[in-house]
Amino acid sequence: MLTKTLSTVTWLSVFTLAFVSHPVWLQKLPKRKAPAQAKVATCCEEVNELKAQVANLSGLLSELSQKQEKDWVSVVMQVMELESTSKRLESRLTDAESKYSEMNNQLDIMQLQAAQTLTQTSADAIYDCSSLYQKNYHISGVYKLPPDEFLGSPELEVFCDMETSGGGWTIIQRRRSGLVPFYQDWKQYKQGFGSIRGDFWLGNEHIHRLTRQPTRLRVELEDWEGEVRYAEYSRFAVANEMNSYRLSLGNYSGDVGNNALLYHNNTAFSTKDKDNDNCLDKCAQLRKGGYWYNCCTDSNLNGVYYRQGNHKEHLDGITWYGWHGASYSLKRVEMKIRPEGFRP
Ligand SMILES: *[C@@H]1O[C@H](CO)[C@@H](O)[C@H](O)[C@H]1NC(C)=O
Ligand SMILES: *[C@@H]1O[C@H](CO)[C@@H](O)[C@H](O)[C@H]1NC(C)=O
Ligand SMILES: *[C@@H]1O[C@H](CO)[C@@H](O)[C@H](O)[C@H]1NC(C)=O
Ligand SMILES: [Ca+2]
Repeated sequence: MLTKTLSTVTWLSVFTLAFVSHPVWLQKLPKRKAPAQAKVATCCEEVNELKAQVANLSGLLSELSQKQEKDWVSVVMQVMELESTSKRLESRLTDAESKYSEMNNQLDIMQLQAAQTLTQTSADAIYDCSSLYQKNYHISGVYKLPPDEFLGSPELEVFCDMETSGGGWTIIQRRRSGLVPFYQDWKQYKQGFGSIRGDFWLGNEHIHRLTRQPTRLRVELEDWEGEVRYAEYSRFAVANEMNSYRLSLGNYSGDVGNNALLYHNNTAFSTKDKDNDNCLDKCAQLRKGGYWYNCCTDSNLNGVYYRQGNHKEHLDGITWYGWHGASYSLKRVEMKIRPEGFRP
């Protein structure tokens, strides 16, 4: 009983702290134009109110931990009550976040209409975020790439990182909220899934197309202590579907200290319904993702999203061996690409 309650208190404080100190969607807002701001304000009032309530919870918690020794039984009752309150808050937050992301999508469409008016008067085409960057779009966010009749490629919504290490990055994968399951089949991985503002896989077909010119890959990783590392690879390419979206990688650089993608170099892509790995096992089923499984992993960036408190005991999590090992599931991952020759 005592241990359980203590761990509940710990869990609650961690949740509260994480929320109070990292309201990502509050801080990361790009600046928008006037008509948009009214909507954003509505959203943020709601989020701010939730934030105040969580801060309040955190105050209650510290009071409680002082009272602990005096009145144990009543503390246990109160902690249980707090726990259910905090669960309710968490689900309201998820709601608020998705409402907010909808609003943002509408804003993005306005932004894009402006962008595309410009595009029409311009001679050279837009292939990816690096071409947008060259056209002076330096704000990170969602953009729409126009269809390319010559290449037969459809219109594509992408998220551009215009800040990191010179910008111009097209994000091909993101794990951050854990709201999108990544244990998907071949077709889903082929066409892409998830939400462009949240967790998503851009799609092997799109990634293949974007890596036909010499391309650089950047992988950013964050652990549950908030430490951030990266790995970069020159000559990142994903083959076509006939070649099972085989991965190729050039030289590694970065500060994560371990080249955990190299083991996956020159291997085909596997999903739960298509076993292309180099193993008797079915790696995609063991590691619960779609990836360039070898036998099986030195990294598993499309694995299962495990939350804080539950992130250290599974082999199918979002792992990067050599940083935190085979059973530590990371808090945030982004994979992004830009042409090798890009100069900001
Ligand atoms: C904080 O908690 C107190 C006591 O439970 C309550 O009276 C107050 O309304 C709460 N404030 C907020 C912002 O929820
Ligand atoms: C990788 O590094 C080696 C040695 O520095 C260099 O010769 C080679 O051209 C590099 N390969 C790529 C693909 O950049
Ligand atoms: C990855 O595999 C390809 C194909 O076998 C090879 O040419 C390349 O040198 C490998 N990359 C590294 C970094 O070893
Ligand atoms: Ca196999």
